[in-house]
Amino acid sequence: MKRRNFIKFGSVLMAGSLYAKKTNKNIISFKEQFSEALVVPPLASYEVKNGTKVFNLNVQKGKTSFLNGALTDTYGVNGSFLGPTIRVQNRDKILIHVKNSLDEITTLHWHGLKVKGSSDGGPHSVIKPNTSWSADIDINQRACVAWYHPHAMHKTGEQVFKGIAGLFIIDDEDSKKLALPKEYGIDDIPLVIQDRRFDNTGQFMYKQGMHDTMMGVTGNVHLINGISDPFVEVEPKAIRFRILNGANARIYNLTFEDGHEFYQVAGDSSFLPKPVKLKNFILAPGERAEIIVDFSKLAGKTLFWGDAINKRALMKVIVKNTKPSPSTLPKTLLHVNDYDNAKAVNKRVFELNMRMGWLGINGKQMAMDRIDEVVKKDTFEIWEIKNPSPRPHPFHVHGTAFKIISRNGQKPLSNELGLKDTVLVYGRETVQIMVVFNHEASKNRPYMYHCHILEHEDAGMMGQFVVEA
Ligand SMILES: [Cu+2]
Repeated sequence: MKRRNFIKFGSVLMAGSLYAKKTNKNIISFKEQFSEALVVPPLASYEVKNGTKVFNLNVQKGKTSFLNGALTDTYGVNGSFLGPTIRVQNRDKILIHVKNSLDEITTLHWHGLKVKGSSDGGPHSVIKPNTSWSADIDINQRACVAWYHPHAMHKTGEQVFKGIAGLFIIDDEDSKKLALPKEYGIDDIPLVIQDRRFDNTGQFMYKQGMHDTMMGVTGNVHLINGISDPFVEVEPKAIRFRILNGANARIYNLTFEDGHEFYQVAGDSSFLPKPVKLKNFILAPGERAEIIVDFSKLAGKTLFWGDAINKRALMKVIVKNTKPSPSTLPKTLLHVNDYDNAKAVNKRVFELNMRMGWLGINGKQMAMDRIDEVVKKDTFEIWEIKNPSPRPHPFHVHGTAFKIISRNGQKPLSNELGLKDTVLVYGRETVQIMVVFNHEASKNRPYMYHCHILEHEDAGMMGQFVVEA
């Protein structure tokens, strides 16, 4: 079956299926596009003990139906694929127990959370099979959508591909005050976007060779919250989508087929200074964006949300034919004033290196027993990320929310003026960011900086650093 392409973009790409070509019997097939309703990840339950919110996560194996005629072996958290959304308030004290019910080691990293190194869940915080690990976190950062995923050395890409990932939403005074849609799953809808490929038995087909390492593993089946090509029904009003690019390697250019405009209100780690009107935006692996779409004039209409790079629809949006509720967006959102270039006391340069069969940073491949940088706590620094390679790399830093200062000496884009933790550095580009770390990380549990194309990370495009008082 051919997948729906964006007609508007003209040239019809054959998003044909690898497995369908290989198999003679063709027992396995795509589900009909837009036949399944979007599922919203449940909110994780917790108990309050001595003023601390205690969450229990179980990383487990499961089987999941993505295709007709096959169940796929998957991993998930408290379920067979993906995990619940952890939702907390700024200033909360939380404790997360993570049980590993897999047959292999794993870790769980809180991507976008400013936590001490010992709770960060990086490659050194290994959880052996049938054991548990606990992270205690004092939430102290601005409202944002973060997420969690495994980060075990050389295993991150495959374990994320199998399905270990979930959202982590932080609320604060600003997010409560701002007049934005906030009813989870109703007018405030999370979208975890991923792509997968399958073999001719309907199992995930992960890394097959050097080409996949260099290009990253992408797939021809696109999932939103674990559902391939879902539909979602919304009321004719303003709807907020909190979007995570949870793909291993695919960069999306997200848009409506008909060019319907929307507003981006938040990036990775904070709101933007003001809503930014867009028709499309680039979202690289690891990045998040919150957008507001006004459907109030579209009662009874159907729209297609998709990817302008791949020219392919990813989700059908059905606007109910009910009474419209028009609304207006706040004119301003959040100005972050505490990142001032003059405060920077140090500059570091990170060169992303890619040559045939080799990936690294500053000429080195990730080594667990080597600390690459020593950083002082609570100190602003300029980090310059140089990408001499022709391919884009999303650069992610643990333990911080940073501000983008410049791209090739020019101002950053208007939708990246908020705080970030991942920045896409295009080929031949140099990006400057301003970082600060408010927690310590020791050599036993250091922080990581790395490319968020997970196959690049696993192949060595990663380094580690400590933060000292
Ligand atoms: Cu990369």
